[in-house]
Amino acid sequence: NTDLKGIIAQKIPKHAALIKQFRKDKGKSKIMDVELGQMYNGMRGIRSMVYETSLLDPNEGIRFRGLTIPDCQKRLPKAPGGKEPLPEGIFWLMLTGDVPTQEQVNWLSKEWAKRAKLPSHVVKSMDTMSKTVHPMAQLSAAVTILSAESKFQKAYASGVKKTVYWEYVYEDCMDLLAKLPVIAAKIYNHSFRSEDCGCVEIDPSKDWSYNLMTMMGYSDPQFAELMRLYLTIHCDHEGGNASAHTIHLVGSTLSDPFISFAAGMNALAGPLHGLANQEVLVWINRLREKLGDDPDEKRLKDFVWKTLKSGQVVPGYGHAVLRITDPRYTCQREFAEKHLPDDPVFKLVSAIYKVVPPILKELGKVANPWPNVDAHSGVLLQYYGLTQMSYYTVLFGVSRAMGTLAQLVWSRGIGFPIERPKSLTTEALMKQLGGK
Ligand code: FCX
Repeated sequence: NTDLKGIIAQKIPKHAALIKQFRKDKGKSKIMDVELGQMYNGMRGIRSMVYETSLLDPNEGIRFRGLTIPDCQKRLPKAPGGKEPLPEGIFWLMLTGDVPTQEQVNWLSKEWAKRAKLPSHVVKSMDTMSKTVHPMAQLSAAVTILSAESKFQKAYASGVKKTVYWEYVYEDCMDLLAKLPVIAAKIYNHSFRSEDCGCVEIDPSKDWSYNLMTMMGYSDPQFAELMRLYLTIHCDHEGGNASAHTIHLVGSTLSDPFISFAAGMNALAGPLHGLANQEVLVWINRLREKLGDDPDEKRLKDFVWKTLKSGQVVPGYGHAVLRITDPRYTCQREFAEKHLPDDPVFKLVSAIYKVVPPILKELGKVANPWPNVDAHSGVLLQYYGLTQMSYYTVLFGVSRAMGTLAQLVWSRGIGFPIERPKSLTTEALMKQLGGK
C-alpha cells in the first residue's frame, strides 16, 4: 500500500485516543522533580515534551521508532546495487512507525520528484541573493519565502476544522521535503559554482539523495551512497535539541511548516549545534597547516590543549545527552574504513579520536568526552570533492527536515497545544527557595 496519507489517517485517531485515555488515567502522575541547577543549565535533562519520531538513550544513542542506526542500515530499502539505506525509508518509518517496503520507498522517491519544482518567485529571490550570505542563511530565507505556497496557511485562513489541520500540514511537509534538494543544490551552485553550471533537473526515476548529488554537479555512485547514509543518520535526534525543539515550538503556534522549519534552520546554524560540522573541518585544516598530515601523538595533544587553553571548544566532541561515542560517528567511521581507508584526513580523524577523549576527561568538567556526529561528516564530504565547509550544515538541515516534519504532522494530528513553559526571575526563585 503506497497511500501514505491514508495510512497515517488511520493511525492518527488511534494514537490520539490512546493519548486521551493515558492522560485521563495518569494525567496527574509525576515524571520527575526539576532542580534549580537544571533551570540555569539550559533545561538539561528536564523531561518536558512529547516527541514521537525518535528517542535518544545516553548510553546507546538514537532509535528511530525503536530502530537503531545499524537496524536501519540492515532493514531499510536500498537503491539498486546500493548498500546504504534510502532516506525515503527513514522518513516513512518515522511518519508511520512501520518499516517500509521497497515499493513504498520507490513511491516516495517518485512522489517527491513530482513535487520538486520551485515556484519562479523563489528561484528569482535565490538567484539575486548576495553570494556573501552564508549558505544556512540562504536556506532559511529560501524556505521562508516558500511559505507563500503553504496549503495549511490558506486552509487555516479559510476556517477549516482543527481535526483536519494535519492533512494540510502533511501536504506542506511533503512539498517542502520534495523541494529541499532543489533548494540545497541551488544554494551550492549559486555560492560555489559558475553561473552557467548547467544545473540539472530532478530525474523522477532516481532517488532523493541521488538527485541532490547530481544537481550539485557530482556523479560518483559511491558519493551517492554516502549521501544516502548522511541524509539518513542526521534526520532526527529526539525533540529537545535546538533545531527540532524550535520547529516544534514554532509549529505549535500554527505557523505553517515552511516558516516553522526555517526557524529551526536558524537554530541548526549555530556553532554549538549543526554548524559544528563546518567547525570541525576548519579546525582540522588549521591542524594540518600547523602539523602536517601525520603528526606524532605529542604534537597532536599539544594542539588540542592549545585549543582548550585559548578558551575554545574542541568541535565535534561532547554532547548534551549522549555519554558514549555517537553511533552516527561510528557508522560514518565504518563507511570511511570501507571506502577511504588510506585517506590522510581520515587517518588524522582517527588519530584525533585517540587523543581527544582522554584530554577532555582530564579537563574534568566535560560531561561527555566522546565524538558526536559532526566529528566525522566533513572528512567524508571533502574526500568526494565537497570541500566548501560553509555548505556542510545545509546537508544536515535537509536531513533534519525528515524527522522534524514527520513530528509536525503528528503534533497537529494529535492536536498538541501552543507550547508555553513557565519562566521565573532569579528574584522569584530566591523568594521561593530562600536564597540570597
Ligand atoms: N571542548 C571543550 N569544552 C567542552 C566541550 C568540548 N568539546 N564539550 C563541553 N565542554 C565544556 C562546556 O563548554 C562547559 O564548559 P563551561 O562550564 O566552562 O561553560 C563544560 O564542558 C560542561 O559542558 P557539558 O555539560 O559537557 O556540555 P553541554 O551539554 O553544555 O554542551 C555541547 C554540549 C555539544 C554544546 C558541547 O559539548 C560542545 O560545545 N561541543 C563542541 C561543539 C559541538 O560539537 N557541537 C555539536 C553537537 C551535536 F552533535 C549537534 O548538535 O550537532
